[in-house]
Amino acid sequence: MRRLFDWMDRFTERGLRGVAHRHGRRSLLGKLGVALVGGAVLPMLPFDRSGAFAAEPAKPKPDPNDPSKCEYWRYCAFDGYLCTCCGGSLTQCPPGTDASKVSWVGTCLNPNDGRQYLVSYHDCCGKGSCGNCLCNNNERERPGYRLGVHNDINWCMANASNMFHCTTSIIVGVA
Ligand code: ABN
Repeated sequence: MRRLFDWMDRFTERGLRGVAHRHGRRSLLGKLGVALVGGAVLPMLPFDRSGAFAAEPAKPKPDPNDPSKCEYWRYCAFDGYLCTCCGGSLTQCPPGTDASKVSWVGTCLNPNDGRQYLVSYHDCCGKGSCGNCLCNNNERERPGYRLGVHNDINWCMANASNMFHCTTSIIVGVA
């Protein structure tokens, strides 16, 4: 038994001496130095903290001045197909259709001058649905019991033909 312990002592001592030989004080000091300098310098490196890499690419802002887009400022209470996409214009019905005799209104903020405008929306009647540029915005829009500010009905009701094609937006005045 005694011999076995002696042998274990020698074995362990030899192992530890080997480790001490390979990893001497100098090498330990060197490694410590690298860790210390690295730890001090790393936080000083420039980091991108904006989160721009993680975020989705920024979407272009909708243009409030493009009448062929639903984001156009006058369309704030619009419901229908944009006549600008249907052969008409912002204020003119396409050929072969007539402006509705009755209409609804909205009050929209013009971002160019910061003023609120009263806008009259006229459905264009006499042809089937245009089908282009469907647009439905409901700023200050109200249910049918406030008929004049209700956009979710066919306003061709009083025309000779009740067929709805598209909708125009006409400025009535400053609100
Ligand atoms: N005011 C546009 C519209 C027409 C038909 C049906 C719903 C809405």
